Amino acid sequence: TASMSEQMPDNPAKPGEIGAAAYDPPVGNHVEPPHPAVTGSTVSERNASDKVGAGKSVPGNNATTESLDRVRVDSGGQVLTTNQGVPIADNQNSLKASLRGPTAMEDFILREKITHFDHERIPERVVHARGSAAHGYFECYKALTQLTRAAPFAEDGKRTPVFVRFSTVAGERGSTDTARDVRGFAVKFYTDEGNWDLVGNNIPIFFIQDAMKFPDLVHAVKPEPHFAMPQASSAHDTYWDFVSLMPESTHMLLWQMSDRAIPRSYRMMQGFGVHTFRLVNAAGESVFCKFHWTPLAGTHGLAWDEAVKISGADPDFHRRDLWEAIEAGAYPEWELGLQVFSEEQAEAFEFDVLDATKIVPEELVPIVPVGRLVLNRNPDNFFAETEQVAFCTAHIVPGIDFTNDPLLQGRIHSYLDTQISRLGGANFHEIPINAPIAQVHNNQRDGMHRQAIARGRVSYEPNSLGGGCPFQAGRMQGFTSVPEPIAGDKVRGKPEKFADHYSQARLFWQSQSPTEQKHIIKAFRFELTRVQTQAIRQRVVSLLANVDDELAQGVAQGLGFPVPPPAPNISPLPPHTYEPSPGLSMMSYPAPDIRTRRIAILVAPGTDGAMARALYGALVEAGAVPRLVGPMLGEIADDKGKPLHVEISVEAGPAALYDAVAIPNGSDATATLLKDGHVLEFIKDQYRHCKPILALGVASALLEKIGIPPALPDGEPDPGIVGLAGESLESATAAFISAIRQHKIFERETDPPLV
Ligand code: HDD
Repeated sequence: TASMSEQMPDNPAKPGEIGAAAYDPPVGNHVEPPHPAVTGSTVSERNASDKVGAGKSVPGNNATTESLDRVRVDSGGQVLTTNQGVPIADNQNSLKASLRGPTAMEDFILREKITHFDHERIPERVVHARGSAAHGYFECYKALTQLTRAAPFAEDGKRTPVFVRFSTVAGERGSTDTARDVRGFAVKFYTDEGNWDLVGNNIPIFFIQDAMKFPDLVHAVKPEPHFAMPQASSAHDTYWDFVSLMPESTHMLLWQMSDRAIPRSYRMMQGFGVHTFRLVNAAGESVFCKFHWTPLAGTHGLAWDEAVKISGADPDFHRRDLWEAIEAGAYPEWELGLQVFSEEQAEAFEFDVLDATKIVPEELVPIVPVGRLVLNRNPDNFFAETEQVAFCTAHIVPGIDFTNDPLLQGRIHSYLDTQISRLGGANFHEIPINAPIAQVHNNQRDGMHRQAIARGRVSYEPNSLGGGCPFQAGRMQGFTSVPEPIAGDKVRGKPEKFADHYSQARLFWQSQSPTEQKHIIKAFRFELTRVQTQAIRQRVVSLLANVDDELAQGVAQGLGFPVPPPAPNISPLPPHTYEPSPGLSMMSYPAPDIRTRRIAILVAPGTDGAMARALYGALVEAGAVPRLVGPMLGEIADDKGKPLHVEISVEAGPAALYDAVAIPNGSDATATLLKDGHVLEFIKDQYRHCKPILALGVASALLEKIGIPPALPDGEPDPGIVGLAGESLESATAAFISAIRQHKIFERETDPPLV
């Protein structure tokens, strides 16, 4: 059947706008919508973006579906109306005093439309403005009632609906997805006992120890105020000026310069609650807890050169990736792990668990898996859901409690406060995406944009006129804070253990693979080369000199100066030596398969069609997303004269957008590809970004022309360069798939790149 847009080849209503016809506006051109909404899809569906623009999302199975249904609007088959529901006869012309005359003040239809448009924008988030979100659920493996009475952990297998938003921190709302930055990982659990927001990041620590410094940190990293540059980048003077004067940020800087700050996908990053929280059981007993999300798809990053090129080719790279995976039914999934420890254990640690610049190493407290997070439904409307969702660290539920982490304490204030200006008043909790599924009953009243119609004359408590209702829940049902004894002077300051800024930075450095260490050095070199002030560069290296000699030397060498003396170490305590913690390396979380990986199959007229189709089929079978990429869009003839449909051109879909490339055999095709600079650049970038390349038969001439070395720098064969070499297509495809699963062939990497 023809699509709705095919059924509307032109606009027959157009002549009705002109001259005398204006007195009798026609009914607008329209077709009846198909019924029902787009059908569900399967995991093997490859072309997810076919659905983009279909106007209807896949109705995923999620518990927020019903609660949001009351506000979902579908205009299929409906006439256009004003905001008062009045049908609009003519949406093309304003009301004029004669056809060539001025517009009438009484044109309430025009005025309503323009006024609403004039006020369409709201302030963006002061940080984390750029983001994308999805619905899903959290499923608890086993009841955790011994530890916590929090509703999501109340029963074996219990499912709690969630809405999760991922974000960058520094960039504005329209900025690029692949900037080097920390990523937000904010989860709203719609629990039976109210909303719980776990507002975390993809890095388990933070830059600063006290909320007092947050506005300074953000002002330093945001575009510089006099000329509003650079956008979405920490590579500028004010940022490095500030952090170089804040030695407590050293540990975080190492994480930020690692590949974690340029993730391949939101689906391929870990998430962390960062702070130490408390779990509280029904008896009121509490333990400390750290939250960890681990992605099933593995933890993978981009190469910096790749991230920069993606920024140009598709600034929405991560947004599109998340959307398409969910539309295709390849639902992103994470496992929730808890580190649980007692106050006595915490006392004995050489660091303070209230210090957000420190981790609790897994070697001290193991991470215990307790449940899984699945994202299975895209939002219907970006603004209504993703933009208006308000996360708030103050949103906790019975069974969870705060600690005295001074960063967390400040956040408890900030998130509620910021929504009031961003979402226009104190009733933002009534916006459908923010409304809890648990019913709200209290005596808060009025304010801008109030939705609830509270009945009765009573809006105070205690009362007798309302039978005392709503009445306070008491300790057994209601939220109670853990009664923690507090003693000491009221004072502005930090405890001694907070002063060790380097021991854990060293732990992180020593836990990285040699490849990751090289990437960290390169990232410092890049960022500090962009910095204009020599003293700032030197001050950063003087912090690194407290962490590791090789690190400091590597960075200093890249910047062309000798390592300066180490920054003064203010810690009254001796540095602590940790055993390396392998879990801190991204390499510890490989992908189990190649599902959702994007593979380019480079074709041209005369390509071995049987080979291209077999490869395509094998990749789809493995859950990957192959695309036929050619010099031009449209149909071409393969070596047997059969049609191949080029899905995208090398110009519109450059190499950085693909995880790997395959080039089937075919002498005519290879001759064409050899003459195309875009194609050569495409393959060169695939090599430089350490991606697998499958070059079949004569296609290997392309690699020779570009100068791709046949072996690794150490002389061993490159496992990411796969050819036929007398083998079958099946075994070559299998070798290619196994290389894609590895994600990148880092053994190939040199600095500077050979190709
Ligand atoms: Fe924050 C947004 C994560 C420290 C103040 N923060 C925000 C978001 C995330 C984080 C993921 C975006 C939520 C969304 O998707 O809407 N922030 C963190 C983490 C921190 C942290 C993991 C340290 C452990 N933040 C932090 C401090 C303060 C703030 C210390 C202030 C004292 N953060 C905010 C904010 C934002 C925000 C101004 C901006 C938009 C919003 O809250 O809703 O209140």
